[in-house]
Amino acid sequence: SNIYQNIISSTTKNEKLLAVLIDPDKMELSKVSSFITKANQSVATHIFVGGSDVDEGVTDILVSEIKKHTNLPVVLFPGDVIQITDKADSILFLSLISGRNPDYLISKHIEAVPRLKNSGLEIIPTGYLLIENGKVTSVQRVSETKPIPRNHVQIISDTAKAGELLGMKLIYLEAGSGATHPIDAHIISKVKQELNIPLIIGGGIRNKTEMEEAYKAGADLVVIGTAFEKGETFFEELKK
Ligand code: 1GP
Repeated sequence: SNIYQNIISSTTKNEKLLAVLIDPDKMELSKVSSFITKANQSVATHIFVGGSDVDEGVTDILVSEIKKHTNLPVVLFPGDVIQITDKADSILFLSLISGRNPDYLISKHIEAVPRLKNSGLEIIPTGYLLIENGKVTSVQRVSETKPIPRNHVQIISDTAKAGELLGMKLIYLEAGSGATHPIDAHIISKVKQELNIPLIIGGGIRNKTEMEEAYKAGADLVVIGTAFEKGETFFEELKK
């Protein structure tokens, strides 16, 4: 597998990446074909699959269906261990380093090992930081962690750097799905300046302008979920 290497080479060439996030709890199987067809015709480069409240087995069936319709890499972005399926290509092996809940720093990872070894999934260790955005998001509720306040830019940047120094391969700054405000441009640029690994930005990005602002500030890969769920016409604006 070479999904991470492809992210690195795009980053080196300053080519921007876009992941369409599909929440298995919200996507109906019968709609996958038309949704993915639109994603294929857009500038999207990755399909991410994951959510906060997903029942066992649902992700497996969903990913199998997605794979029938696309050649884009399908990357798990799991809210829990039961969302791991070997039908995907890769997994962001997330450590919620903004928080202080040991479950999301090591316990879930141990629990995941039997599902990961021999799965064939490309495992990408990812430092995941939840940044406060003005409302309580699902990540905060499920993980029972506090987000880092948005004005604590130095702490955000040092936390991201600590993730890199621990050997994590990607840093993901998360405002939370449906966030009122996406991650601020000045937070993105500060973190980007400090990092030598690719930077993912997600949460609350609802249109092309906000997406481009994130890229301009230094995002290498932007993740968008809600804006595609709400209206697939958003794909029209993002045609290749
Ligand atoms: C959530 O970062 C992702 O984990 C995407 O958020 O649904 O707000 O696009 P949205």
